[in-house]
Amino acid sequence: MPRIPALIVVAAVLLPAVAAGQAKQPGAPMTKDAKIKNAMSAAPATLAAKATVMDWPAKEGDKPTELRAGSNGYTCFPDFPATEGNDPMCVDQPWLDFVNAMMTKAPPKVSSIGIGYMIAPGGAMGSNTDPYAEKATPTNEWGFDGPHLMLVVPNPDLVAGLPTKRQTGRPFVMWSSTPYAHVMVPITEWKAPSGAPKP
Ligand SMILES: [Cu+2]
Repeated sequence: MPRIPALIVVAAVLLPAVAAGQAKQPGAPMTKDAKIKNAMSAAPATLAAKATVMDWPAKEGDKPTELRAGSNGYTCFPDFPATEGNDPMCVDQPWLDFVNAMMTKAPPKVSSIGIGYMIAPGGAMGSNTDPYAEKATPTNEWGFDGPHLMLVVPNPDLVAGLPTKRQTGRPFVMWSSTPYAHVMVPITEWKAPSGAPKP
């Protein structure tokens, strides 16, 4: 997951332009077409082609809005505007339920295994301990998450044997001590942008 800052309203003001695989530049907001293209870059083309594409809500408490209807049970979101980096995602229904729970700070109800794709080029900065962190602290394991798959499981005990620290070369559990624990599966060597704080 990218971090989900509590103040999504800030995102509406700072909405940067981003194309698939490019660093965000300050300036005009992404067009609807650019958002759809960016969102689709999160998953393999065959999957993304038939996925529903939703946009992040403009402010906290609002619901995501549909940019394009889909038919295969997957939902893609464009880059989250408030995060530093490029972090679009495509998720199945269990993962979408999990995202919606996070956005409303509700306990997630995971009924079956959920699979999410965040395989777009790039990646984004965030905390490995706090889903709502907006910047680095001495203890929140702030760092870079590159292209990855994500899993949620109904019973968190099932992932108890995995590392809980961020790893670039093997799976780990993100936000392990929160209700939003999920497995991160890196699919490339992660290289943080130069100048980024090290994990
Ligand atoms: Cu993710």
